[in-house]
Amino acid sequence: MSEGTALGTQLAAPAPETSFSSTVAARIDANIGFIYIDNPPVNALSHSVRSGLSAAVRTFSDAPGVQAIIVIGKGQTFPAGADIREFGRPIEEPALNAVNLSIEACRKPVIAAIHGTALGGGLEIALACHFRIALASARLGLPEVKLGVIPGAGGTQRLPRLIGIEQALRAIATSRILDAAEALQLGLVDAIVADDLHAHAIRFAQQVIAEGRPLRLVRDLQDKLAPASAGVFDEFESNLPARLRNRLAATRAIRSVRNAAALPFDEGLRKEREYVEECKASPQSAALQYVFFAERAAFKFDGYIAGALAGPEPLVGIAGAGALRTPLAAALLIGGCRVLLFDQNARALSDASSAIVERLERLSSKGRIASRQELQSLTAALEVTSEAASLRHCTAVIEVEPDMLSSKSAIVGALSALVGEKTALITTTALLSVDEIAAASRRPANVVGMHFFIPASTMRQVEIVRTDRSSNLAASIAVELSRRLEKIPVVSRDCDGFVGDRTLRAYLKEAIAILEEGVPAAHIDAALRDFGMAHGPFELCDFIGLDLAQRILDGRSGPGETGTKLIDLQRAGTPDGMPAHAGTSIPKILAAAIVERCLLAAAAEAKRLVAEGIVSRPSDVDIVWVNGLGFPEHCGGPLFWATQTTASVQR
Ligand code: 3H9
Repeated sequence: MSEGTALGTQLAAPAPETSFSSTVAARIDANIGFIYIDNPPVNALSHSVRSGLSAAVRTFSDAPGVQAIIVIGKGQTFPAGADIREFGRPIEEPALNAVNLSIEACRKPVIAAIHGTALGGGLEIALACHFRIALASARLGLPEVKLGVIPGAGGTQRLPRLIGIEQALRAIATSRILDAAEALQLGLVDAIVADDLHAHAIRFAQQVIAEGRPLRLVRDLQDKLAPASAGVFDEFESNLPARLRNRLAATRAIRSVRNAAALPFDEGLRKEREYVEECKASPQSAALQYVFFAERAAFKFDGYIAGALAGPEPLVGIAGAGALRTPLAAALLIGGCRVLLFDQNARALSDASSAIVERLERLSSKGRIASRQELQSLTAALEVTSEAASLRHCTAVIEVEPDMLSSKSAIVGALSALVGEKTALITTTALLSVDEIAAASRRPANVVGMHFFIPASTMRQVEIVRTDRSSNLAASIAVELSRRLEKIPVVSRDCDGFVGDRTLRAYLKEAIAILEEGVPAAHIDAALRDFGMAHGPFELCDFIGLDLAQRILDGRSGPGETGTKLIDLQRAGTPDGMPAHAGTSIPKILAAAIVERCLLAAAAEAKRLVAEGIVSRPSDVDIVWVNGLGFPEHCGGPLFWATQTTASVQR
C-alpha cells in the first residue's frame, strides 16, 4: 500500500497527527491538509524535515478529500533555514530544491503559514508555495550570504520575481531581514494576521478554494523582473558595504539575481546550484559558519545557569557617573529590563534621567524604537532613586564609575553591603583587576566585571570577567544581560588586558617592531586594512585615543617601554611615524609579511590565553577579534586564520 492510500484512509475521520518522519507530522482538518514541521529549536531543514515534508506533500496531493495544503511550523518559528550542521557533508536526498519543486508543482493550493523567523531555506519553501500568510510579528529573509553561501533552493530566482530586482538584491546580497508589514507591502506575503495563525490560515485556504483562485507559481511571474536600469547590478556591487567587499557569496548572490532577470527559470536555478557549491567550498564560508557557531557557544560557559535573569522584565540597578551610564541604561531598557538609576545627588539624578530619556527619544526618531507607545513604556520602565537601599531589590547592579581603582572599589564595597545573596554586582572596567575591586566587597562571589569595547553602543562584543571567587550565578546573570544588550559575551578569567586587550597588545607590539625596522606606519596600516581589518594598527590607536592605546600596551604595571615608544613616535610626527594613513600602495609580498607577523603574534598570545585557562575555548578569542577589534568575519578570527594559513602552507 502506498503512503498516500494509507493516510487517505486514515485521515478520512477527524484525525490525529500522522508522522511522516521524526520531525514532520500531518493532519487533515475538514478539507485542509496540515503539514507541521517540528524540529526544535528553529525548525532547521535537516534531512528528516526534507524527507517528511516531501512525503507529506506527495500524500496530500493524492488524497482525494484534501483541497488545500497548509505548511506551518510548530514551536517558535517557521523553518529558519537549512540545517547548517549538515553543510560540508554530501546532501542526502531529497535536496530542498527538489522538495520545493514538488510543492510548486502540486495541483492543489499550498499555503505557507509563517510565524517567527522564515529565513534562508525556510523562506525558500514559502516562496515555492502558491500563497503566503504571516503573523504580524514574523520576520522574513534570505541571510545565507552571512554564512558565506547563497540561497540554494530557488531563493535567488523566486524572490526577485516576487518583490523585484532591486529589493531582492538588497535582501539577498546584504542579508536584510524584512518584517511582516514590509513583506506585505513588497508582495512577499499575501496577508498578515495579528493572531491565531492556524485559524486564519484555514480561513485563507477556504477562501482560495471557494473562489477557485488560480495557483500562483512564482516561477511564472515576469512583471517585476526588469531592473530600473541596465547598470543596476554593477552599481549595486560597487556600492556594497565595506564588510561585504571581497565576499565571494555577495558577488555570487548578485550574479544569481542577475540570472533571474536574464535566463529562463530552470537555467537560473541550475546556475544558482553551481554558485552554492562554489561558495560552500570556499574558505570564507567555513570561517563564517565557524563564527556563527562560536558566537552561540560563547553564551554557554562551564557552570552557566540558564534562566539566571529571573522574570521577563528584570530590574537592573545602575550606580556611578561614568560615560557608560546613559547608553547602557537606554540599551537595557530597549532590551526589556527595568532600570533603577541611583545617584545620591538629586540634581545629578534628574540630569542623568533626562539624558537617558533624550537618548531614547533620539533612538526613536531614528526608527530604533517602533512606536510612540513603545517609547512611553520604555521611559516608564526607568525608575530613579537617591536611596541606595532601594538597589537591594535588583537582580543586578552595574557600577559605571570612571575607570579608577579607588572609586570602583568604594562603590562596589558600598553596594555589597546592601544587596542580597543573589544580586550580581557588575563592575565595568577595561583595565583594572576585577579581583582587586572585589577584594573591597563583602560579597566577592557576587562580583563580576564587564568590559565593553569602544564605541560601547555599537560594538557587539562584551567580555564578562570572573575572578576565582565569582559565582556561576553572577557570571550567568552578566551573560544574560549581554543578550538583552544584543551583545556577544565572552567569559574570561581576570588577567591583565582580559582577552581583547591582551591579544591586541601582542599585535600592536609586533606592528611597532615592524615600524622600528623601517616600514612606514602608513604601509603597516594599509597592509592590515587591505587584509580586511576595520583599521590598521596605528589607525586603531588614533581611533581609541593614544592615552588608552598606551595603557593597553603597558598594561596594569603602568608606563613601560612600548607604550612610551608609541607616544614618542606620535610626537615625532615623522613621515615614518604616524599618522599618514590613506591611499598607500605597497608590494604584495611586503603586505603579506606584515599581516602574517602581526596576526601570528596575536594568535600566539591567544594560544597562551587558552593554555592558561583564561577562556574556555579558542573560538572565544576569535569572536572577540571579530566583534570587538574589527577583524574580518570571513577570515574567522586570528586563531582560525592562523590554523587555516598553516594548513595551506603545509599542503
Ligand atoms: C540556508 O538556509 C541555505 C538554503 O538556501 C538551502 C540551501 C540548499 N542550522 O541563534 P540562536 C541553532 S543557510 C542549525 O541562539 P535565537 C543554534 O546554533 C541558513 N542550527 O537563537 C542554536 O543552537 P544551540 C539560513 C541552527 O532565537 C539554536 O539553534 N538561515 C540554525 O537567538 C538557537 O539559535 C540562517 O542563516 C540552523 N540554520 O535566533 C538563520 N539556526 O542552542 C540562522 C540556529 O545548540 N539562524 N541554529 O547553541 C539565526 O539567525 C538565529 O538562530 C535565529 C534564532 C534568528 C533563527
